[in-house]
Amino acid sequence: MIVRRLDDLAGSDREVHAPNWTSRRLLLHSDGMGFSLHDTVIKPGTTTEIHYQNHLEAVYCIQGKGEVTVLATGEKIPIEAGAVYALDGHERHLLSAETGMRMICVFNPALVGPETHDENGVYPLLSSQS
Ligand code: 9YT
Repeated sequence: MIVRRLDDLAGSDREVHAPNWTSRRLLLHSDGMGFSLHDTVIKPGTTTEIHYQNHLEAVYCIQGKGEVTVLATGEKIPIEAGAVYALDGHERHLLSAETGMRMICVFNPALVGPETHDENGVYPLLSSQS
């Protein structure tokens, strides 16, 4: 059984920083679960363009509020604590944080560890060997 605590991740390579967010990667590919599990905090007042072309992601908001804009349609979806959204269609979207937000994120396939968004908001598909 794997047991890991958020506090243990601080300052480790499982804590990944980007300009608009910090992702604490509790479970990764190397843990062998078939998905990765992250506790992600989003900075207030930020908007991030995201397009997970290579992954499915489910996002469960547990703190704060903001909005997801689906770029293909312009649909705006308010997100607050208790809301989950799942990008089952690899939707390109904007995530806007009105307040600081805390999100529990699950990725399939699992992230390997160091992934951050490229200039198009995409995570590369890394293999654990690379
Ligand atoms: C909600 C979202 O997708 N934020 C970007 C970071 C990502 N969830 C991650 O790597 O934890």
